Amino acid sequence: MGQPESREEEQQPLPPGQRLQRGWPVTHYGPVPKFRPEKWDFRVFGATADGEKHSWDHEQFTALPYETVVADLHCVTKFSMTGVEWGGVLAREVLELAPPASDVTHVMVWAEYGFSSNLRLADFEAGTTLFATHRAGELLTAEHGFPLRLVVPQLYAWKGPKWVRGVEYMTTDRRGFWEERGYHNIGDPWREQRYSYQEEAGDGPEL
Ligand SMILES: Nc1nc2c(c(=O)[nH]1)N[C@H]1C(S)=C(S)[C@@H](COP(=O)(O)O)O[C@H]1N2
Ligand SMILES: [Mo]
Repeated sequence: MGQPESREEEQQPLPPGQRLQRGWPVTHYGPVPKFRPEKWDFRVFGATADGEKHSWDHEQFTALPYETVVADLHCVTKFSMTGVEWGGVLAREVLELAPPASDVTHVMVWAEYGFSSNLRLADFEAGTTLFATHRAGELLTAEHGFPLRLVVPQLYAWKGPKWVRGVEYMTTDRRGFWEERGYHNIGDPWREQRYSYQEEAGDGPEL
C-alpha cells in the first residue's frame, strides 16, 4: 500500500494534478475594472420564463439574502486552495427571482470587459454555486472580483468570473471566453477536464 505523500493530502484530497497553494494569488486576464456603483447593475436576460429582462442595482442586489459556502478553488494552472469561506447570494436565489424558461439548458455568466463563462444549468443551480461579495467575512478586494464574483466549487475556477454583471439564460450551449480559447467546455477538475482537445462527444458545441 502506498503512503500518502503528506498529511495534508491525507486530510484534503485534491483533484488529480493539483497542488495546494499558500496565500491567495491573483489570476485573471486583462485589467482590474473600476467599480462605479451608480453605473453598476446585475442583469438576467435571454430565455427568462416571463420573457422579460430583470435587473438589480448594487443596493438591491446586496440586499438579497446572504448565504455562505465553504469551498475549494482549483485553478487549471494547477494550484488549489481549500476551505475558502465565500459569502453572497446563491445562484438558486437568482433562479427563483428571475426564473428561466422551461427549455433553458445552459447559462452564460457575463463579467466586465466582455469576459464570459458558460455553465450547464445543472452546475449553475447546484446549491453551492454562489455570487460572492465576501471572502472569510470581508468584502472582496478589487483584484479578487469586487463587487461580485461567481463561485462554482465543483468546476475549475475559470468557470467563476470575477466582476460579474449578469447571467444569460440559453436554450443551447455556447462557449465562453476561455472555452473558446482551448479550455474544456465543462471543466470538472475531478475528471481533469482541462483542455478542449480532451472533450468527448456531447461535452460541448463544435469548435
Ligand atoms: N473576469 C474574469 N474572471 C476570472 C478570470 C478572468 O480572466 N477574468 N480568471 C479566472 C481564473 S482562471 C481563476 S484561477 C480565478 C482566480 O481568482 P483569484 O484571482 O481571486 O484567485 O478567477 C477566474 N475568474
Ligand atoms: Mo485559473
